[in-house]
Amino acid sequence: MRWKSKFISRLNSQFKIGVVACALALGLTSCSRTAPEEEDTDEGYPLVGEVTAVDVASRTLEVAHEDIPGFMPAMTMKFLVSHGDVQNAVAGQKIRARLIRDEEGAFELIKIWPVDEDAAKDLKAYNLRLQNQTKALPSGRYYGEGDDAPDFGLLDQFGNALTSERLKGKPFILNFIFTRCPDPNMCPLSTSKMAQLQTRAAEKGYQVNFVSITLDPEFDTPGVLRQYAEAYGIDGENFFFATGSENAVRNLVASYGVTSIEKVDTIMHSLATALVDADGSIVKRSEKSAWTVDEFLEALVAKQAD
Ligand SMILES: [Cu+2]
Repeated sequence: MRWKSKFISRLNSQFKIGVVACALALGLTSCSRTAPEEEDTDEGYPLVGEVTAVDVASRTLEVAHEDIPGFMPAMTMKFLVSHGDVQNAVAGQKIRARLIRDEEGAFELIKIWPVDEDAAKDLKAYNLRLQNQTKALPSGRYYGEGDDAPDFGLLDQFGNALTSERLKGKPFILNFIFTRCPDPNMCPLSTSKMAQLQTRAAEKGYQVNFVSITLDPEFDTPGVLRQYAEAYGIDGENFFFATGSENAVRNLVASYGVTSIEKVDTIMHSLATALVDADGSIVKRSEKSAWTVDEFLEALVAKQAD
């Protein structure tokens, strides 16, 4: 119950009752009452608005928000946000978020996503291809060495589109993580090794990108991922942390043969680390948590000349 209970305890009692009742009704699965693209997680109030000012020092966004039915009429006001979110915010940008009250009663926005209909349409086209590619896989099969890597359309830790197309022209190393992973031998270790790999590859002057896909897109927004990357001292120039629609992530996870099962307090998951060449085919793949920086550096050097 570690992380979920922490968030539930931040809500007012009215919300607590709603969450409990919903959990009982659905047998502990999460509640989704709306379309998959805009799943309502019942945490705080849904807010849609436009950022009108950004103050990084006080971690504050001024937002002209729409009416929040049953809670607050449309108005322009200031909200506390995370360090990652305030850095990603730009005046004039449209966002959707969840509005909560923090311990002191201050208004805070969490789960902030950029709203851009044209960009979303573009990403959807990639994810439709991903869905068809995933569906076409025979049962028990996943993409491995020699296969073309599946398409995807996600957002990076800065809130920019990260598509399979954008990655073409350079090899990339891809893995799966989630920021709240409590097992030091799983995601934290994978991220540390990916960071080492990035440093070692840069020292050798290799042209390569790194992509870590979250297994927990509901919590891991671009801002959360940005903060996570910074905590590991990762250079965001060629290391992208990707998140997006639940459906796209689920398909991508399945197409790479990763198991990811959501539990009450964590996500049980397996690992996959893959090297995709500049043309988009998978040239190396490891399922083990014991993969080494050296083995991927070696595989990478073979892909530098061509
Ligand atoms: Cu993990």
